[in-house]
Amino acid sequence: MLELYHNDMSVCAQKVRLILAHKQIEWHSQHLNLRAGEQFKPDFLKLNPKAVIPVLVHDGNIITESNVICYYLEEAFDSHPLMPLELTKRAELREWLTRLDAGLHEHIAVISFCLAFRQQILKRYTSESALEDFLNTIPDPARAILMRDMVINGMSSPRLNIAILAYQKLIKDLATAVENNEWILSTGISLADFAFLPYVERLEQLQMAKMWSEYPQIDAWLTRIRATEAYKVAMLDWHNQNYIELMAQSEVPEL
Ligand SMILES: N[C@@H](CCC(=O)N[C@@H](CS)C(=O)NCC(=O)O)C(=O)O
Repeated sequence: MLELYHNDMSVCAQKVRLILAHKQIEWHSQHLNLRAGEQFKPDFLKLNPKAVIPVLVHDGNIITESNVICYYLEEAFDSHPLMPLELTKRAELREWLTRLDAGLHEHIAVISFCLAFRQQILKRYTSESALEDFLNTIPDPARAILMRDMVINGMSSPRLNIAILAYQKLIKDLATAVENNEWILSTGISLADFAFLPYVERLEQLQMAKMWSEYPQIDAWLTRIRATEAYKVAMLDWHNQNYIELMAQSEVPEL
C-alpha cells in the first residue's frame, strides 16, 4: 500500500505524481493545505520533521525527499521504466536531478513567492503582528528568514535575481538537451523529463515563458510531455484554479 502526502500545486509533489502515473502505480492521497500550515502539525512532523511534502509511505516505510522518492519508485516498481540501462546515461540522469536539490528547487520557491504566493500570505495575515506570529510558527530559522524576505520584499528581494539567473541557465541547458532529441536524455523519456516539467510549467504559469522565446524546442518538448496520460492524471486533474489565477496576475520582472 502506497500513501503520498502531497499538495495539488507543489512542484516536487507534481514530480512524484507524474512518476506514479507513468508507472501506473496505485496510491492513496493524503493532501496537505500548505497555506493553512498543515505541514507543521504534530502528526505530520512525526512523518517528516523537516515539515515538507512530499512524503511517501510504502508498507509502513517512510520515504522523504522527492528525488529519493523518484529513485525509490523506479527501483521498487519495474513497470514502465524511467531510467536508462546504460550507466553513463544513468549518471547523466542523476546529474539533472541533482540540479534540483543543488538550488533550483529553492529558486522556484523564491520566484513563486516573490511574484505571486506572497499575496496569499499577506491576505491571510493582514496585520503586522499576525504576520509575525505566522513567521514564528516556522520551525526552521533559515526557512523563516527566507519566508520573511520573500513575503516582505517580493520583487525587490535580492534572492529573486539569483533565482532568475539560475533558471536562465537551466533553460539554456534544457534547450540544448532537447534540440535534437525528443526527451532530455537521448535514450528516451526518463525521470528527468517528469522531474523538470513542473518547474518549467511553473515559470509559464508565472508569465515567464518568454525566457524560452528563442528556443521553440522547449515548447515542442512541453507539447510532447503534455500529450502523455501521466500529465493529465498527475498535473491537470490536480490543477488548483485559485493558484493558477493568482500566478496569471504575477508581476513579471525584466528578463
Ligand atoms: N528537497 C525537498 C524539498 C521539499 C519542499 O520544499 N517541499 C515544499 C513544497 S514544493 C513544501 O513542503 N513546503 C512547505 C512550506 O512551504 O512550508 C524535496 O525535494 O522533497
